[in-house]
Amino acid sequence: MLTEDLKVSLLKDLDRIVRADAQELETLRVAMLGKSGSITTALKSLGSMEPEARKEAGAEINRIKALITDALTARKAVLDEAALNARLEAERIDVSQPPRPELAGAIHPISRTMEELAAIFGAMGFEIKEGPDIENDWNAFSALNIPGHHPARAMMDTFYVNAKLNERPALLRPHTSSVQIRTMLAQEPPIRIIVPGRTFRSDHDATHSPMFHQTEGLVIGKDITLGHLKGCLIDFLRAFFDAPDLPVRFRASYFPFTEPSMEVDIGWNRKTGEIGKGGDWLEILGSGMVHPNVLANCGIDPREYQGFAFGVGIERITMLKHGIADLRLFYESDVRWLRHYGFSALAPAMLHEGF
Ligand code: 2NM
Repeated sequence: MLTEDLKVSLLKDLDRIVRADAQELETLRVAMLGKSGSITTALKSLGSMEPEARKEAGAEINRIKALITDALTARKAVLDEAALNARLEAERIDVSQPPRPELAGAIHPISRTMEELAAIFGAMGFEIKEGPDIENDWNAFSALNIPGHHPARAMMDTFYVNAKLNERPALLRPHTSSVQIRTMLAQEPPIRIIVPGRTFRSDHDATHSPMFHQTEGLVIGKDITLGHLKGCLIDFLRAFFDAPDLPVRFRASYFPFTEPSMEVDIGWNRKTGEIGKGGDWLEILGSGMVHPNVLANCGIDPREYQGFAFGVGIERITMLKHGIADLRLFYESDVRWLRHYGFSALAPAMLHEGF
């Protein structure tokens, strides 16, 4: 039989367990359940009891023992978790880095213009297509109705590569039209694409770089007219230059791959460089209705389908929009220049107001 004293002391211990720290908890465990702990001793004392009394006292001691063991286990779990949390907090490593403005990059104006074209033409339902920088002379010239004697093919303009591509002379593409050719060969009309990319011509001065960028566009369908060409390009130019009343003029011209062909001019002030007013005209892009020979070369029946195409120089329209005077600065990788003309990566290109 447990003495009342022992019971009272164990209940007190129970109360201490719930508040104990790790060290005290261990002391209490040893004091109760250790070799000469109070519960162990009480269990040992059962041996000298009468069978009747032993049965009753045994049950009681074991009930109390279970109570104490549960309390010790529960408290230990709480303390272990608190210790782990404290350690996790103390050993925490901040893997993020605070922004460092002095190291922040900027979007290059060329990339920004390409993003803007993607946003503007994307809203008109155009897809973006890309193709290889190294082409063969069929995709780059023959398919485009550019004959073998055309000056664009001459060594002075085109960089030829000393290799063959599909058994034809390889070259660095002088325009992105080869991607239009690849697209027309690969898919059925209707087609509505823009093709941004790098282009190469053997030319180098303040307004020409041997590597530059173009975006060309192509629309092919059954009922595409010159009216669509005009509406599309007027909308594009007004959106890009953020000038809803921008004067736009279409002037007859010649390209081998379009018929009729037109240069497109916008109104500006020659003296101040201001776009949109001033009474002077500035040539900005080339365009036209795709030549029937080009469609036929790509397996599209010109009696069934027609369309328009255009090409625009990315550097040129970027210089005009942002007042950049020398083309060569685009390629010098001067971070001071980039910081001045570059764009935040956090401010994505969007359609201009009113478009
Ligand atoms: C320009 C001007 C006019 C043009 C034509 C084609 C194709 F592949 F459809 F024939 N692509 N791009 C084109 C037409 C390009 O750049 C000044």
